[in-house]
Amino acid sequence: MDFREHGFVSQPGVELHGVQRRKKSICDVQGCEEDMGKEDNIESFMTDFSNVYASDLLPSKHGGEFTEQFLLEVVDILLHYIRKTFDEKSKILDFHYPHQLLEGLDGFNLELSDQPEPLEQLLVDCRDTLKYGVKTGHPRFFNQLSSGLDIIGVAGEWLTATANTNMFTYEISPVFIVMEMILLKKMHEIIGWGETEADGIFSPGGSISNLYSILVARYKKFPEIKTKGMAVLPHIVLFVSEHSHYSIKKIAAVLGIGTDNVIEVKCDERGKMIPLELEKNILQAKKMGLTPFCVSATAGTTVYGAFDPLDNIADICEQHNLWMHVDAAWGGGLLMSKKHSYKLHGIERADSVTWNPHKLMGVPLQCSVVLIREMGLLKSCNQMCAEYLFQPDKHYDIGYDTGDKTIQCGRHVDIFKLWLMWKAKGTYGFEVQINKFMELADYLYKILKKKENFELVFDAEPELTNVCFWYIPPRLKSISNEYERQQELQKIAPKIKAMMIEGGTTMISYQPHGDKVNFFRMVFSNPATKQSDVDFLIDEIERLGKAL
Ligand code: ABU
Repeated sequence: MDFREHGFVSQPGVELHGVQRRKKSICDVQGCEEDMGKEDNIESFMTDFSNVYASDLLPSKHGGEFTEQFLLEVVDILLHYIRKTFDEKSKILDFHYPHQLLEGLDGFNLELSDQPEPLEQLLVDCRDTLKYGVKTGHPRFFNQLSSGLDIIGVAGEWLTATANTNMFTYEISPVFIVMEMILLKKMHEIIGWGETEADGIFSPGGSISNLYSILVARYKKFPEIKTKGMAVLPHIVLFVSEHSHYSIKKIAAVLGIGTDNVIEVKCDERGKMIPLELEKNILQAKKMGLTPFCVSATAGTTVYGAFDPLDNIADICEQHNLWMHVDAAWGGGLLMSKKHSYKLHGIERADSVTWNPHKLMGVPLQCSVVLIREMGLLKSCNQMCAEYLFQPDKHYDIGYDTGDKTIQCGRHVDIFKLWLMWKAKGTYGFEVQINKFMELADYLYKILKKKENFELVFDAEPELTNVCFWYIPPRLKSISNEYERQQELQKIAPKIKAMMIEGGTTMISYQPHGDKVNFFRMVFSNPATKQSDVDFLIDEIERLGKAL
């Protein structure tokens, strides 16, 4: 933010509205990064905050001007960071080891003091917090399923922070509660749940959304669980694929079901649950006297990006009267694309769905939803009727006090940024964005198929944006013993990744999976990424790995 555009400029050392100004290089606030462009070295007029404290800001009596100037400087820091984020030549990160951060870096001290520090120091701290962090919106950041930096989404998050309210009742969040209802309805329609009333809740991440679904699935079959606990239940089990997200096991532990009672169903080579194996596992469990209650299918596995055959799984659930959950945290975004939504065919038969708009839809973290087909279940499962919040004699329809559907009390407003982005893009805009990610995945897959020294983990066109591959340094080709070769290959991805992070050039994740040694998992969810960034990644892996 250039104050001159906003009429805030005064001469150095001159007082304006009681605020002391001084001329100062923008480097004072932005920090002179190695990669800083010329435009960043311009001088700017800034308020001198060296003797100004938080207590001088609003609501202090004359705090208006200081508040304005302080927030403008914070915005200036954020804008600088946003510009750098989209500059592919800037580093993704300036990596430091934990002990370095703990010891303090160049005036960036994380320790907290008893006495207040001046706002000048706080601005430096804001800048340094970003400087030593990771630019997850950088076009070459491929490390996580959630990436990118959507400007409208950021604006939505700023507004949300400023509103600083809580989702438990209509009386304190009227607009956000209605927005949530509208979005739940929209997402129900997109799933194909037709005219049913829209139930669900935005929650703090995919794992918690999955937790809601298992909680409600168990409650539906055994409503007595709410008051009597696990002791009155038979020995219950649920089914997931061996490629499913680890949160299901964690949930089983949290809900007192036990991780041993999560039965992992075999997958095919591509990472999809095999329906015949599911059926076999259910029958086997019943024969052993266990009580199956739920199948959690996955639409877009975390590593392979695989879609379980939802229609077949729905048939089996129907036949055995099991709750069908679909964890579409990652792949749910494809529902927005007319071209790719067929991959989730059968999701309309699910009883519950997890969908994370903070992944493929690019909504700033966090934004996750669990959608429940049957209206009212969430509420009866979780309702505790706290009298100080959910008074029955309010002057409006208390159906809008949705807070008792949750397992939380306070709940962050995650809805506004999604609503605002939907307004800005329209449904069509999300579709275009997601189709582009799929094109990039296809581009990478086709290159890797032809490229020497790269090997695909499974040779099939990407169904989602995941592309899994090994880089094989030339030295490994001469190792004839397969076991020895695999042992060596296991070390390659971590070594390349370490060099990437230290150089700050790009970031991609790796993992072993089943019997496969460490391989790279490329994913596309960042609207800033272009084909040239994909080319860069491949060249960078070769550059760093060829001598290993
Ligand atoms: N909950 C899955 C996120 C994993 C990832 O970003 O790689």
